[in-house]
Amino acid sequence: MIWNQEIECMDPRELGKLQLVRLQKLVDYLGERSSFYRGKFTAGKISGDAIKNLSDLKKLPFTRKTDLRDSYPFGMFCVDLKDVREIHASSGTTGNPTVVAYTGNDIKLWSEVMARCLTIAGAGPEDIVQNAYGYGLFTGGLGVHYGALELGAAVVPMSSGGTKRQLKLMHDFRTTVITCTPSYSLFMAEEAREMGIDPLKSPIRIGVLGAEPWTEGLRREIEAAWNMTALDIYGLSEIIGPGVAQECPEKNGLHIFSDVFLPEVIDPATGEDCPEGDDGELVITTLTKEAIPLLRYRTGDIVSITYQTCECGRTLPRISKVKGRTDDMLIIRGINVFPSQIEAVLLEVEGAQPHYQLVVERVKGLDTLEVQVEVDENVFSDEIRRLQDLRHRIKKEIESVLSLVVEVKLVEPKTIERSMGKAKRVIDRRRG
Ligand code: DLL
Repeated sequence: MIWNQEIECMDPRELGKLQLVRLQKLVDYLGERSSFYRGKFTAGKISGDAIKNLSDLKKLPFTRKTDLRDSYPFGMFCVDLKDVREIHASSGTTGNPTVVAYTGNDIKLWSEVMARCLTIAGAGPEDIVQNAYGYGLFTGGLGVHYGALELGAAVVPMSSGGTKRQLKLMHDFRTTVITCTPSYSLFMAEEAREMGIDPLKSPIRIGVLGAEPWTEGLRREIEAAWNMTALDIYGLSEIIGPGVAQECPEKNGLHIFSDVFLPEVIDPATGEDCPEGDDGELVITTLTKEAIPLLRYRTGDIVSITYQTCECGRTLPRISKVKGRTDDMLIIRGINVFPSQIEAVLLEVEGAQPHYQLVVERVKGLDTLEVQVEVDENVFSDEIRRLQDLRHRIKKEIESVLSLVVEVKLVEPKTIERSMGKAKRVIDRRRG
């Protein structure tokens, strides 16, 4: 099933025309209504007329998270407060939170793109969707909720946490679709086994998992644990929340809804376009939003993009899974390290579990990286020599991928803190 056949399978040239008209309207709209962008436009002498074709997008300024923070709380709004229906804010640990707001039409857009996502993943009106993304200011809960309503499915608004109750209802309601972070789905499988519930026997057939990076290795673990198809969903609050891009069962990239979220992939250092297929920073322009439309928003997420039609028939471009962030890339002794690279190695080594944490420290001026990883119960109770072999194997594998000397610490099962939302993979003790 395709939720919006006309858009999702549109001839790319037609899509280009639609994007251009929308972009021109957006620039006029911002010129009239946004004091933030008006200032930038005046400086650059920009108006809707200056946008003759899509490549003129490059004339428009980038928007960064700091712009949103600096205009806290309502400085970026383009509509009167009376037209705002919902306001969310990030939990930002430092400084002001990032505020995002929706008009009635923005909520309709959110419902539409989320209904597309759930349909792309294979869900339909006959499904029971257990939504274990956090409800509240985090956009995961409500965004998925609106989409499931639009789809016509039955949504169970569980929110994250309360794992035992989560599992009981899942079993009793015969839930068929689970939506949560990938790390939480794995944790739920563990808990289920402890409660004597066999996750393999659950009627869940689809997981719509996102909000944090995860590798193909983790997908294999999750799919094997639940006997379900685990698909990736991407989004960010500033753009809309969940519902920016969604992976289909081809598992070959995430369809990005470029009729409303115009993507670019750029070299984060120079701002120039990356060639198709090369990794770069994802930049998004929201073409039709009303409350806080954004021009060329620097997501900080590293992806590649392809414009080839997918086997599923959709013509929308596809982004790769998020490979890292421009800002969570660890630089250890000058070497760039993404947590996902280490996760990929760990999941290839038999005996290692997909529960890990990276601890970075500075010892006598030198950065050190310790990879703490849980091992199988049976390995842990094994001979010391076997444990040492395993430790050595993991160390060598990681070192060959990263070209960096690391320490590996094997820890007992269940010692690494589990997360109900986004997993915390890195503890960086070098700062502060
Ligand atoms: O995490 C929205 C969301 C909710 C997406 C539920 C998917 C499912 P924020 O809290 O604003 O919004 O965080 C956005 O999370 O810039 C990425 O760095 C990361 N992220 C989101 N989805 C993925 C994903 C929600 N599928 C930030 N893979 C983004 C990797 C992701 N990272």
